Amino acid sequence: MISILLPNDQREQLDQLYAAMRPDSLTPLWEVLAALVSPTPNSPAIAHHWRFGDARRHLMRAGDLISAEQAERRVLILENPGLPGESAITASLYAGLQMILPGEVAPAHRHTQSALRFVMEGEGAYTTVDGERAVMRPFDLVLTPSWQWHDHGNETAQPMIWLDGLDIPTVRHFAASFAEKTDKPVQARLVEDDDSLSRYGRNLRPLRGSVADRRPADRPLFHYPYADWRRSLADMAAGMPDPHLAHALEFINPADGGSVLPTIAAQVQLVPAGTATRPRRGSDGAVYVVVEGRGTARIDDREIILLPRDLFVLPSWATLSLKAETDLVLFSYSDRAAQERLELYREERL
Ligand code: GTQ
Repeated sequence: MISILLPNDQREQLDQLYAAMRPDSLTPLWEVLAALVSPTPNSPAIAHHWRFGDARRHLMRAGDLISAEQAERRVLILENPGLPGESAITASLYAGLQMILPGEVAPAHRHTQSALRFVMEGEGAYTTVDGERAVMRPFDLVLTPSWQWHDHGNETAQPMIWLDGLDIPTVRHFAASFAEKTDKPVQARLVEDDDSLSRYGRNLRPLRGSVADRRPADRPLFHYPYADWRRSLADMAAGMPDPHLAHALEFINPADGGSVLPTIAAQVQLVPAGTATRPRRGSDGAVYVVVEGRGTARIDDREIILLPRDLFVLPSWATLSLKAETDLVLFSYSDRAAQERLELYREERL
């Protein structure tokens, strides 16, 4: 308990009062007010950095010891050192590295937690979302919106590894977790692979009510291929960079132009070789992946050397500036979407 400074006798009598009220489940606000209603965010998460190669080594060993089917999901959680035992990378977000070996299946389930996958290694494994397969390539973004059935499988000859980003701590905070399994581990393929990319991914949609309009109206798209976003980012990089963001693009939900998931926003960024971004901070906590290039991330007083496929976490209200040795391309996701919906989000450009 944080103690306000008071004369000794007053302190003693107050402490006696606190002890007397404890059995009645009452506790004084004035002892904790400053910490509860802090002038700026006070994140328990700390900036941290994972080398992909280290995580991959442990993941491969896990692959020797447990199958994807046994584990249901064979995932190593990226746990923030400031949140031990919480299965969280920030106060509101979860991150994990999932591996599916050749021939394996991660059985179908659905849950209220929203998920995204960002492919780190391998090519050609799939996630099936409500009967439609998204065939995944390196650095593709694939979504599993809340309550949609999903299973993962790998019919290729190589391991497939991706980053899972979920809102598990947010859903836990609201005590709103629901989940279901079926006896069929692999969903039936109801349509052509990546069918919704051609139906909803090109500024078109099937006419409402027609048989082809089978995705939910508010969340039609769930696959954002690397080839598409990288091309947009390259085109954008021909222009003037923003001083604080360099070249940055947000993945959007075509139904409303908003974030890809109700709780999670996702973006990509390119910092041109030899340039740096000015410091900036936001009230969102964010998880970053280095897609290509080398450079450094300065987070408050810390400096992190960035190499391809490294991962790092930026806590709420920590100041970030990026310096690129070679063209530096980053993917990131954050809880900005949830904060904007709750009218909490703020940012500051320094
Ligand atoms: O693939 O459905 O990393 O349900 C954690 C929970 C992945 C998944 C995770 C999950 C999943």
